[in-house]
Amino acid sequence: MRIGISCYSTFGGSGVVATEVGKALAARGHEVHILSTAVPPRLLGFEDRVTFHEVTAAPYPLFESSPITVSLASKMADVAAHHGLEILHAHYALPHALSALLARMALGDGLKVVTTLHGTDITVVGADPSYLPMVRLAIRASDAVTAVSRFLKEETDRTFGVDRDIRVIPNFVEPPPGESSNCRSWLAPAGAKVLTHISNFRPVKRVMDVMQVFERVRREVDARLVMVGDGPDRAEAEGFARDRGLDPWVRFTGKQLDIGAVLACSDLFLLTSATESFGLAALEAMAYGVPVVASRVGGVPEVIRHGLDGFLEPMGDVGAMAARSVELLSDEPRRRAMGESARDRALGDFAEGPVVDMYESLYEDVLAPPRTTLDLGSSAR
Ligand code: GMT
Repeated sequence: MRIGISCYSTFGGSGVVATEVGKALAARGHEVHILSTAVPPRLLGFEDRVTFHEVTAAPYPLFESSPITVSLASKMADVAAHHGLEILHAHYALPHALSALLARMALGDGLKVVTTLHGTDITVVGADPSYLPMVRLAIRASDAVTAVSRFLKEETDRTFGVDRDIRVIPNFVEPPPGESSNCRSWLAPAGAKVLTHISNFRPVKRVMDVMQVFERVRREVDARLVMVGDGPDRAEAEGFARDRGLDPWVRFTGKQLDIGAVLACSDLFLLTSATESFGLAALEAMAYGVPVVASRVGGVPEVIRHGLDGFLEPMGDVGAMAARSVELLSDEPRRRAMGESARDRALGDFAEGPVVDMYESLYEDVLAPPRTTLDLGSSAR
């Protein structure tokens, strides 16, 4: 198949999933074209059968901001026409799915549009009245729609009331590379416990809860906190660390290409989000054998089994999350056992192969000619 994939090039999970699906499909022999405003972080090396197309929106004095939805649609139409794309797979409804629908209008129905809903395109920004009707159109008019968790599928039905089939295809992880990381030496030289949080530091991640959990944990355990990523709430979190004298024990790394280097040396992962459709960062931690303490929101319970792979506590209950963290960090055999369980869960139930099979078979379904009465009659003979 010849497949176009459009995604954000930021460090967020939707871009990670889109790029990893693309690479996996190319490894299976498909021709993959990735369209984004910059090279996604997971596409830095050369990949056979993967071509990157940069989307640029030309400025013009009349524009208050460049209309990226239109320039993305133009690039999609151009790439689809010149490379004979059969599928355009839009990751995140806004604006990718709408651009893909515009490209399909430009080229005709031979081009099929698959949309994967990732999270806030449904739960936060997509539900805002300024976008909702267009997200509803994207869901209704795509040839196929997937959601990364049952929660997200149900939330889509509830918020958008679109009567259509939405297939749940979860996110996935690959086994970590075998090489060892030297992060312990720079993260926790004195053998302290390492807590890690990775996100885009947007309000939905509640990073101040991470800081408060850590402050409480530090009262009882010799611990360090590694904050990976960047975003609007980073400055407040850094200010908190300074004001509370936590500075020596907290490291803000900024965005990191190689999160495995940090996860390989982590003892516990914290995910305190207000809502989370899946929690890919937590799944990646689990693949490294790191148990997770998280808020019980959205699709998180579909990934983390409370009491087995970590603990789930009510959103905002920093006291309960800190108590669970201390409980685990003070009992190394138990922490290790939970880490093993988390690794088995991640690499067993969220392995790449079966998930990519699901996308591949979805594409085949979408490309299959519609069955007619005549077909049914002849197959019945
Ligand atoms: O929806 C977002 O906030 C962006 C998106 C991203 O690009 O990181 O995150 C969502 O998609 C991820 C990949 O499917 C999921 O693992 C995240 O749970 C989800 N984020 C939220 O629901 C907040």
